[in-house]
Amino acid sequence: MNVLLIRADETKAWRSALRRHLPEADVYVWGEDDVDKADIDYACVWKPEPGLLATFPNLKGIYNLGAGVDALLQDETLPRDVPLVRLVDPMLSSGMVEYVVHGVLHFHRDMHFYAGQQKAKNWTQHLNANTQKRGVGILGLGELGQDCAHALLMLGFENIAGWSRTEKELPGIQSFAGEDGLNQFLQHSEILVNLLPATKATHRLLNRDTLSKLPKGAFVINAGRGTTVNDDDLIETLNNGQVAAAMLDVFNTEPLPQDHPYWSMNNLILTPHIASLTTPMTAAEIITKGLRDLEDGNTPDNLVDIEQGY
Ligand code: NDP
Ligand code: OXD
Repeated sequence: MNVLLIRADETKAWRSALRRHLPEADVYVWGEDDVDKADIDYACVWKPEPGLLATFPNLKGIYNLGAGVDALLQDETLPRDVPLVRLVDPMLSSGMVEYVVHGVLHFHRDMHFYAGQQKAKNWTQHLNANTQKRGVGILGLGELGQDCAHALLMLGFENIAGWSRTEKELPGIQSFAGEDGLNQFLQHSEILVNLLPATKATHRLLNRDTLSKLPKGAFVINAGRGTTVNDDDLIETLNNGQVAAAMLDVFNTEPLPQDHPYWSMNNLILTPHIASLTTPMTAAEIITKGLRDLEDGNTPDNLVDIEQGY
């Protein structure tokens, strides 16, 4: 089998990880090796140039080297009859759990207030909020959302709700689904975590209307995708106190433009899309299984539903 890696960074580590886990394959790196496009069976990709994948005439599968496939599906020339598989990796989940737990605890334990107080040399104690009662809401109860919810449960957060397209039965977690469940879910969410994929249906879901349904002074953590947020509306709610503070890892434009108002807002914590990064060694082992499934004619795990967009 001929496997082509297409990504802009860490190609050395990816090449060696894929070779190690897939010794039966010839592994090529786009931009580094001479490649006859007709020979390529499988492409392992992260944000390939739009139009490129359509130029490989014999592709049998595309493996996305991350969880979110939005960048790929934006490419109108993407060959939609070729199976597209996305990465689900316990290591990716544990990175996200760390990021989300960090953010939830940061806001839950008033660290955003204490940071301001420190600057003003202000010694004021605030009573701790009740962990069991704190309303945490997770938009997206998929692979990452569920792992984050379980980690928070283990820390004593007993008032966790999740929102997804289909209702879930998860012990200890209230499940809301669809448009009907959204209002109730938002009213519950003192700390709102977004882990939704970027799709047509989730585009600008967090806007003036939905943000105003959160309890006054809520906190927002966005580690899903920037397109879910209407930036102007979030800024407005951050300025009027409807949202007390937010932690943002993903943005409508990445890198975040130098002149973006987010950079200078005191009630924001910004990170450069690092909530969880794919690690070649663990991911390569999982990808290998998917490629072998495709090669053997079996349906691989985590096949993307192109219609739904995730
Ligand atoms: P999954 O596909 O496992 O989960 C997606 C969840 O979103 C599911 O629960 C799904 O509902 C729900 N959902 C999708 N569309 C809707 C909708 N219209 N209405 C309500 N719920 C919806 O994805 P993962 O958990 O693996 O990843 C989630 C996202 O996290 C990725 O798509 C990516 O954008 C982002 N990500 C960000 C990273 C970072 O570093 N910042 C790293 C990795 C991922 P249902 O269960 O009913 O299908
Ligand atoms: C991903 C990401 O989707 O890194 O995996 O954002």
